[in-house]
Amino acid sequence: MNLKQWDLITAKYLASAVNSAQYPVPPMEEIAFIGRSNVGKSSLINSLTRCRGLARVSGSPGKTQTLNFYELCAKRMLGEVEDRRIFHLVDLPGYGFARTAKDNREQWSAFIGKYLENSENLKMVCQLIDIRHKPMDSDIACYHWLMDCQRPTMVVLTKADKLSKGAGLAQKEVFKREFGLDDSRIITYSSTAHTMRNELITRVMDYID
Ligand SMILES: Nc1nc2c(ncn2[C@@H]2O[C@H](COP(=O)(O)OP(=O)(O)O)[C@@H](O)[C@H]2O)c(=O)[nH]1
Ligand SMILES: [Mg+2]
Repeated sequence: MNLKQWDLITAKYLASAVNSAQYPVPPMEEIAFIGRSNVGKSSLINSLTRCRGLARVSGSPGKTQTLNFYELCAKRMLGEVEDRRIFHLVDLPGYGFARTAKDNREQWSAFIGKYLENSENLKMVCQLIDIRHKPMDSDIACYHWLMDCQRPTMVVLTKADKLSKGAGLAQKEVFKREFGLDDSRIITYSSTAHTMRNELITRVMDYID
């Protein structure tokens, strides 16, 4: 067992916000999750925190229209000394939901855009993409938006259990090429098998200090 490995030991829901006045206080360092509706964001949050009911997993996409804040506690051992960090995970509304009305979409981007452009606490963003799909216009637009906002971003390819190992690796190469990523900026994940859990926690914690 690697004692220096971070683990997430507690997680709780804090608040939902549709404007900055509703952000939780005191502010803390944040990581945010973003992706198309139904990509597996809630499932990933539940897998990482090992809290099955923390984020609501839904069969019908497009329900979450608020920023949802969770408070996470990470722990590691440095020799005999326990090292802990408390930070916020922010679950952003899903994008690219075709049945959303046009003015709804515009409202979505203004709201999310304001957060991504202005948050002083946001340390990194995980952009989730279903490993089975080709890169879609909305995914590419979102990634470039994050680059324009100068947000450190990692692509998480979700539902890795749905493909064979070989097919999954091939898809990872497609996304690396399309987005211009090296291996440190992309990871495959399965929320049913919890594969890469320690690896993703380690990478996220590199941005929290
Ligand atoms: N097989 C598999 N299914 C998943 C995985 N992650 C999510 N799902 C399923 O995908 C659907 C959408 O998941 P959800 O977490 O609600 O997506 P969200 O809309 O992005 O929050 C649900 O039916 C989940 O059970 C995964 O890693 N593997
Ligand atoms: Mg969700």
